Amino acid sequence: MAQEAFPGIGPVPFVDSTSREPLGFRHYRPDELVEGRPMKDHLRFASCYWHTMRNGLGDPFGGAVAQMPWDDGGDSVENCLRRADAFFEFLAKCRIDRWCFHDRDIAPERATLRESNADLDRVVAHCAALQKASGVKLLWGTACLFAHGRYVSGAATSPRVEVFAHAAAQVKKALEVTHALGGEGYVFWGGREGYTSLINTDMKRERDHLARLLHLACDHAGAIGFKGQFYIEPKPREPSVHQYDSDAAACIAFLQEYGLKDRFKLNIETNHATLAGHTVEHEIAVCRISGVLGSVDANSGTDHCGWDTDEFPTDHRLCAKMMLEIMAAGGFTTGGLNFDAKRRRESFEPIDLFHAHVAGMDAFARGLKIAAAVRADGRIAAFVKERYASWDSELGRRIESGRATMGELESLALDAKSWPVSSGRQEMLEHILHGLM
Ligand code: XLS
Ligand code: NI
Ligand code: NI
Repeated sequence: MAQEAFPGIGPVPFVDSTSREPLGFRHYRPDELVEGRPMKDHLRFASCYWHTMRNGLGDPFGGAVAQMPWDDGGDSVENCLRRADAFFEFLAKCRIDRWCFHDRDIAPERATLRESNADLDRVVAHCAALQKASGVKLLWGTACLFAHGRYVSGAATSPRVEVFAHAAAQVKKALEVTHALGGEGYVFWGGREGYTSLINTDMKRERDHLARLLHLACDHAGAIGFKGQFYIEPKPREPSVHQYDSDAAACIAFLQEYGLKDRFKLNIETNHATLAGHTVEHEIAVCRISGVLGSVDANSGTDHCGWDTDEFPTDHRLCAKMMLEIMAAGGFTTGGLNFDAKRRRESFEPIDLFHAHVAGMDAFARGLKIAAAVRADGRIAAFVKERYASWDSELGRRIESGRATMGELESLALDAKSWPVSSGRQEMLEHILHGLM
């Protein structure tokens, strides 16, 4: 075996919930049954290659500070392979079964796509061997269609047709390598699929082109036999001022408008929801009722800050609210909880990768147990059911089924002088919920 990247660390131990051991799972027990299903199958944790392996923790005011002794900083394929070894060592020690990547995270961009593809194939072959040896699975793959200068004005939505062609070719290859690695899904996040100013933008054409790329991807998936789930990941802005996939409702309307809803679900990210002015529970609920909850990029943001800080989700109360919605949707099938999260810049030591993921995994394990307790308790669900009980009356059924006319409703309403409204009891319900946390 190659030299260890994380000597002296892990596998992370399972410790008592009251333990003072800083690096240990206090709540996560992969095989413990919750509602009859092992925790690991409810949660389906993944680590993402871009933050875990490629984020040096630079910011607009200063360069990389993360210590990555396994990485020589060069763009050789050998360095890529060493990095992959370090990543899979990290996954095993941190007890994470899944991963996600962009094509350009795992292998470098070369002068031509042909050369980039050749190097990508070498790294993918190595990753396939690492997956086989460890049992780790690929949750989803994606193409980086936002970093290179050619994508300055978008990829699928670029005003230049040559750029669209390049993006399509890059997605073709990314789909093929995702398929080769047994990926359960494929994500489109349109970071630059939007605009900075309407003054120079043909929005209709750009949206049509975005849909065209997604259709091309569906066609190619069919051609190569890739049956994984496609996802769109909403985000309202950053890096674009306005992104077309701005929130879950906008994505669902887009998929419907362009006849893509059968093949796509959504990948909801916590910090993107809050940037859109929603809670993440809201975004998951919107997906749930539309049958398109696919996967979750689990992170959190700083409420008062206004940009995508991609912090690790370490607050079990947030995780409990998310798990309540995910469980209401029937849980994950192809999706999972991908930590699309980075350590704070000050947390630059290799062991901080462990602290960060373990904190997130434990918060979700605790959140899962709380969500199960809230569901077993039943008081909140019973209250909501009762709140809408009048709709179960004959009148309610006539309206819901479309049989009632406006004239009929008018005859009921014209002379009414009082209405049986009742309290929403929000504070009482919050008291119950927080009491179970
Ligand atoms: C960026 C997005 C990105 C996607 C994958 O804000 O979250 O990381 O998850 O392209
Ligand atoms: Ni994301
Ligand atoms: Ni993000």
